[in-house]
Amino acid sequence: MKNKQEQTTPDPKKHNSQLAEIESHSVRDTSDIHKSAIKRVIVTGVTGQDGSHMVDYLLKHTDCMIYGTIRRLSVENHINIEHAKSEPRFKLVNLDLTDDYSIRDTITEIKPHYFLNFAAQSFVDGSWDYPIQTWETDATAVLHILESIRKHAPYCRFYNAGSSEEFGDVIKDPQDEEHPLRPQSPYGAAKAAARHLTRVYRESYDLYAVQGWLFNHEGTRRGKEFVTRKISHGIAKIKLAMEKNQDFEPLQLGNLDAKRDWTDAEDFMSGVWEMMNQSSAKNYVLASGKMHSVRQFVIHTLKCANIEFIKKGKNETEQFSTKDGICIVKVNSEFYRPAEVHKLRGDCSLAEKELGWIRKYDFKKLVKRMYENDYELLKNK
Ligand code: F7E
Repeated sequence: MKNKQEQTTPDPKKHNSQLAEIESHSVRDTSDIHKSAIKRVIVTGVTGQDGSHMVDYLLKHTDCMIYGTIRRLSVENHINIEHAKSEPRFKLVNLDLTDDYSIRDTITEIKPHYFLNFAAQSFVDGSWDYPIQTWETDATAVLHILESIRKHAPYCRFYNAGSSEEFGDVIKDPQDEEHPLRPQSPYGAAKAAARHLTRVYRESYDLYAVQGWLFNHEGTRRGKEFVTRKISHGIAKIKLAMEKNQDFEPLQLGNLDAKRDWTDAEDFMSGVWEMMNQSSAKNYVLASGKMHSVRQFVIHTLKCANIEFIKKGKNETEQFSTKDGICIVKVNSEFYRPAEVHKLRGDCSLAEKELGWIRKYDFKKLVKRMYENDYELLKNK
């Protein structure tokens, strides 16, 4: 399937009758459904940051039928997609990426036009604790998806979420699509393996299969284990305690010297969708081209919170305190990683030129947005 996805405003009448057509078929009888003008998109990882933003993007900018996959969990975590669950064009389906039968069944039943894979074990630090689970989810599962697409839905366009962590120990700044893969973590290695698999399947079987290089992308739906949300949430909590004259524990962080290219996750969705709708499949870097340290993220967040601070110490003794000497943020070497990626900055000029990709949020807007969101959430708890 090489024709470009039309992004016209959906005609509600036509659209509803096509949806009814989809709903009236048993899932296994897809021959007629396949003629439908409405494209079907499988999005994995919809309870996470990227998957949920992609659902919102597709609901707003396309008339696709979206199948969001979730893993059955004893404790439901639908907070990022709660608002989308009542949409007739959005359906939740169970899929476990570590079960290849589950992947195959989902693909043969839905016969998707697009498969966007955002599900992953995405916490780099955790990949040293769970290397095998990370490999199975981030590399082996991609192979199963590619095999299923090749055998059962070769017209389906496949996107796999790639990462700047694949560049790892960088040899040039900024990093573009030509930069070698030098991963430093089990996570980065798994994503690099998935990239090679995606390319091999693209070249061997002429599949439309891509893996964009997404540099760090953050926002109000980010998990609290990632450093940006840990900072915005931690400082908002401290600010509220200060306002109520309560005691508080300092926020403890690892390597403050690490530098990242931070973008708002929402801005990435148009870039990913454009990547999926070109005349031929190609991988692109999505990034801001600007690099900031973890320390700078802390400082900007403290400024957003109007907290005056004094910075003292170095390395493991570095800390930020109030003028009265009360510690707000301090370094704890327990959060250092076995191997660090010291700096990452992406060169997204190819995506800007060929995909017409633009961003709405810069670093300062991102930090402000994240801090204010966490402050409001905690205040109204
Ligand atoms: O760490 C340092 C840490 O865990 C960023 C994922 O989305 O982006 C993300 O991976 C930096 C590292 O993200 C703490 O050592 C300091 O240098 O927020 P992070 P990440 O590892 O860059 C890439 C592109 C992905 O693909 C990943 O899936 O911050 N750091 N102190 C800390 N990091 C954490 N988590 N916690 C700290 O206390």
